[in-house]
Amino acid sequence: MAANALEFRTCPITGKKVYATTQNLIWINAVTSVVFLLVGGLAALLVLLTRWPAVHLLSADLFYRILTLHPIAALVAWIIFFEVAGLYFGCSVLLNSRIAAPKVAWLAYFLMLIGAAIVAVQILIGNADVMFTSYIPLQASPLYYLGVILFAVGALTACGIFFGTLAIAKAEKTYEGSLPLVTFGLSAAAIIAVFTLASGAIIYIPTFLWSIGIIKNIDPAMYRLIFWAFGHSSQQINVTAMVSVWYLLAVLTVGAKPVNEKICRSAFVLYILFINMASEHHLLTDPTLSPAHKIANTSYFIYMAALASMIHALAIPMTVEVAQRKKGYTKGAFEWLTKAPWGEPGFPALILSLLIFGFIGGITGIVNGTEQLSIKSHNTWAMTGHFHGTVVGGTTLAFMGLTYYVIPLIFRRELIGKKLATLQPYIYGIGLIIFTLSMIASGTLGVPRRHWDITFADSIIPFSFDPTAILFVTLTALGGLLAIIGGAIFVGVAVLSVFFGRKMAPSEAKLL
Ligand code: HEM
Ligand SMILES: [Cu+2]
Repeated sequence: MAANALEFRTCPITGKKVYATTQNLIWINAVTSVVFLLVGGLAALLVLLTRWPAVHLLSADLFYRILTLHPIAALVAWIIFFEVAGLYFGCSVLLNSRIAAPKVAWLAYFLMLIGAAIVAVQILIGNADVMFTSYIPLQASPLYYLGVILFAVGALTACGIFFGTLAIAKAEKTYEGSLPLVTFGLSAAAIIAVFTLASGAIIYIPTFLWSIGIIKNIDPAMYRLIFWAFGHSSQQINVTAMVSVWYLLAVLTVGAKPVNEKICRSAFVLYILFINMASEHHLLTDPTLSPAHKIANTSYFIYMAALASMIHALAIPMTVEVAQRKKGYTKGAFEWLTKAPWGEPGFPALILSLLIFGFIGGITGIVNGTEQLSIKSHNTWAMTGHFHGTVVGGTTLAFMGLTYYVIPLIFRRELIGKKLATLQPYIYGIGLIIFTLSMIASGTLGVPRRHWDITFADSIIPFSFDPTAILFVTLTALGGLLAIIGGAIFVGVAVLSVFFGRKMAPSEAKLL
């Protein structure tokens, strides 16, 4: 992998300089992310089949173990390794710049890899049955916390490489004018990441010291506040990175250019200023904050972040419409949409990601994130349905769509299974729509989250849910299975293409 730091090729499609060191770093981070998605997906299958009363696959112990592994592999490792690849793409490829300190970037990669591997192994061998949130006083082995810390230090280092590369690009004048919108959006994501990872350090380092006995007591309420400054803010990195990827997909699929870049940029600034405040919605059912504080936080400030999302949600379809109309698709109100590249994987991935994120993830987030309604939906499957709309339907689907372009563009390999790749966003997206809506419906009918057996078979006091709730749980399982098939197709196409896809000639300019 050792490449000369100044060696580059010029992309025959975009004319951008792709440095060999950047390309290798993007490759390793992206491939690692997909491997973790595979692990997360297998865990999802086991958890789903256990929560479906008709199958009830795992024992209680194994269920909670695998339910701890699932978000670590999917939400943390898949998404963050992919984001690191995305950051390197945004600062180096998009700006025609060499990457800052490539050796340190490799160190960051290994810190993240070793950290994630330690955490996964600790969970699997039963040393960390603490769930993703690891609330005090549940205690995992010291190695578990150490793994999280190593991973976070690695991710923070990767953000440093990103900012360093921005500085190099500016000093060496590798681009003209202001930062491209996608890089600007990724910078917002990286700034939020610094806050997030600092919060992670503030909470995980004392927890690690507590696990080895140096600190005697950690206040559970304090833990929850700071944990969520980390846990919720990482979702804000995901939102910001996803929106940047939406803009990129609009460029790659229809050649769209934002109609009003200033508005889009100010929306990213709104994210930086207001989005972290939403972390407090995790404390709405806790007695620690006053009702006035909760209401002000959740009904005024977080709407500033929602405003930003709504600006992007209008700006992106608008850029697509304008680009399509320029191509001559001007008949009626919707020819621009009907004649869009629906047969190319990136476009349905963009549109489904936008719709699922906005209508399912976003709306339920705003509604359930109010002081008044949180008490009802708290700890039910309505929550789990909400965030599978945001991170799974939104972020993951957008990242999947982008991968189909990164493989030919950056890794110079032709996709294997293009037809399947085109069907994949539809299968995954439709599966997720059924899955998330049914999950939200069952949660609204009272089905709890993180529950091993909702038939309560071994309970002393008998209880059974309304049959409608069980019907929605069954639909959740069926939709989830369809989404898992979609996820498996993605992993299959991506892995096969990266390793066995036909190598493209240096001048070959065909994208898909
Ligand atoms: C597409 C296939 C997927 C299916 C079928 C699926 C299914 C599930 C199920 C059944 C649960 C357990 C809910 C409970 O018992 O309360 C769960 C939890 C969760 N999933 Fe997924 N999932 C999928 C993909 C993902 C992905 C890609 C991510 C992250 C990007 C993710 C993030 C999470 C998180 C954060 C939790 C919460 C775990 C907890 O309660 O601590 N899921 N998922
Ligand atoms: Cu949150």
